[in-house]
Amino acid sequence: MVTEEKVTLTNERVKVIFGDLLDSLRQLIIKDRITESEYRALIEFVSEMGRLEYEVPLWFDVFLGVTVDNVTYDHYNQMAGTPSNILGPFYLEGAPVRSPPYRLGRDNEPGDVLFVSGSVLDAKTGAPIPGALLDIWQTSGNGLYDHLDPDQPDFNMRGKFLTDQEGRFEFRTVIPQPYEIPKDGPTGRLLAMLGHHAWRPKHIHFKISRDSYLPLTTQVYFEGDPWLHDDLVEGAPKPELVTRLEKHDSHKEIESKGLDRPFFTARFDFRLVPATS
Ligand code: MBD
Ligand code: FE
Repeated sequence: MVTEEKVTLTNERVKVIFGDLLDSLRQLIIKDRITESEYRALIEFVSEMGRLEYEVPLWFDVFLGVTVDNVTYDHYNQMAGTPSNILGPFYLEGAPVRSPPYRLGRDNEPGDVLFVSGSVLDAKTGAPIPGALLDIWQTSGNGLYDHLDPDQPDFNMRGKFLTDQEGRFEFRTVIPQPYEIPKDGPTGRLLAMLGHHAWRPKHIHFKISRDSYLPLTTQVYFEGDPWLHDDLVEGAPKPELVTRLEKHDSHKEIESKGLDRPFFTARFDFRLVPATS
């Protein structure tokens, strides 16, 4: 006779984490004397976030992303790899694989032309890594991510590039602009209530991968940005992730790039940690 055994499918992690979450929230309710009407307002706030496409990931990444990133990449960051940084709410799967010479944006993309170059290196040996895949996304010169801007084509400011035989990459883009999160959504209104601005310094997102290396997700920032030391996402712009924009305005340089106006360059080298470390 087959007896049906009662199986309780409990995931030990969920059990622990959810228990701790409830503990923390109940303590909070008691400590701050949260009343029924405040509690209902919170439920409405969360419901409204859920009705809007990007608000939930936005809220989580703004307030909790950096802490999760630091826990996740603790090991990586200790192996002298390039510091990780949060993925953020605006990554899209399926960006097109571009062919060299690599470029993001339209022919007449508004903004200052920027050439970003650098190498992808082994964090242990310093050896260049050919064939590393860089998956890149950023705001356009108008400060908007393409998928939230009806004026930009799909994947306008996104693309996948490979490093060459010497482990180097270069791509043409425009200088991204600081990003202000939507002010009329729940997260934006919460920030207003807190008396906090809603700006992130300009940045370019990178996901970098290569067989036999641990994948790296990070962001690169630029010196002199007004929000660099006052990022809405507290602690995101780690000093090692900041590079410099160099302006090139001589006729010779402008001509050599086939341009008709000054352009900028920025350099950044990425160090990937071998998967075996
Ligand atoms: C962004 O562009 C971003 O990168 C993060 C982490 C949060 C909000 C907006
Ligand atoms: Fe971003």
